[in-house]
Amino acid sequence: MKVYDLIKQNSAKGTLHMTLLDPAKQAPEEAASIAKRAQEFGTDAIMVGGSTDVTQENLDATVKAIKKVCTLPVIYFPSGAHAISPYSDAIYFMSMLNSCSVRMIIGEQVAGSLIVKKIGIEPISMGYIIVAPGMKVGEIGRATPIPRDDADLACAYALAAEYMGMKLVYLEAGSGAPDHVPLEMIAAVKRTISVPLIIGGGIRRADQAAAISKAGADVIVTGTIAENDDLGALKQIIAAVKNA
Ligand code: 1GP
Repeated sequence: MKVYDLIKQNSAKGTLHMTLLDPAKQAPEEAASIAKRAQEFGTDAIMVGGSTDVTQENLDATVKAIKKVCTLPVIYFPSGAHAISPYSDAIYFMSMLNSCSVRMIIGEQVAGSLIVKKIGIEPISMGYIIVAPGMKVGEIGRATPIPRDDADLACAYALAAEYMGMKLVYLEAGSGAPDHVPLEMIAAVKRTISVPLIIGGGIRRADQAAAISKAGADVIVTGTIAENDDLGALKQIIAAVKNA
């Protein structure tokens, strides 16, 4: 089954959890061991990506090591077309919609589209929307982050993404953000769109994950928590997502 169909079908039954691993932050074997534990805890897919220092070499090595020990889909979460792994199952074919850089909105996608076709991985179109504070990804992507109190603007971006044919919408507070995307914003966007809604950035505790799930997230992404060797917290977050 296609990865997108899995996301669509399974998220209709309950919120999914995805574990994000940055290939630049640990050795491939270490990433694989975290992915294996995350699978045991019940995570639904592994995302691989990072804003800086992702190379074709560290990306391929990380994806291959994960695929050896983990049966979950591996989705590449790219920062650009400079590295795309043929070993991943799918790629978020994404546009940072509130960037002021044409390169982030469509340039990298033009550079990558024929590569994705040639290597035969599944492209999943996604509208990527940066919410304040946005952290490093917002800075590198030259985003104008959605103000935290402007749920209407987030809804307008998300609906524009859906109307342009994007199959997923991702609200991103930024990796390591002190606060995750506000619950009222998540609920408002969920009421506005009909494609699955992904929420990530700054989620560190089980109670936050449960509240985000209740607010309407279809997929919750955590990254930093697993990279900080805090697998106990990862386990609790996944359990909270599954029981919400
Ligand atoms: C970043 O949304 C993800 O792209 C995950 O963020 O590292 O804060 O969990 P954290």
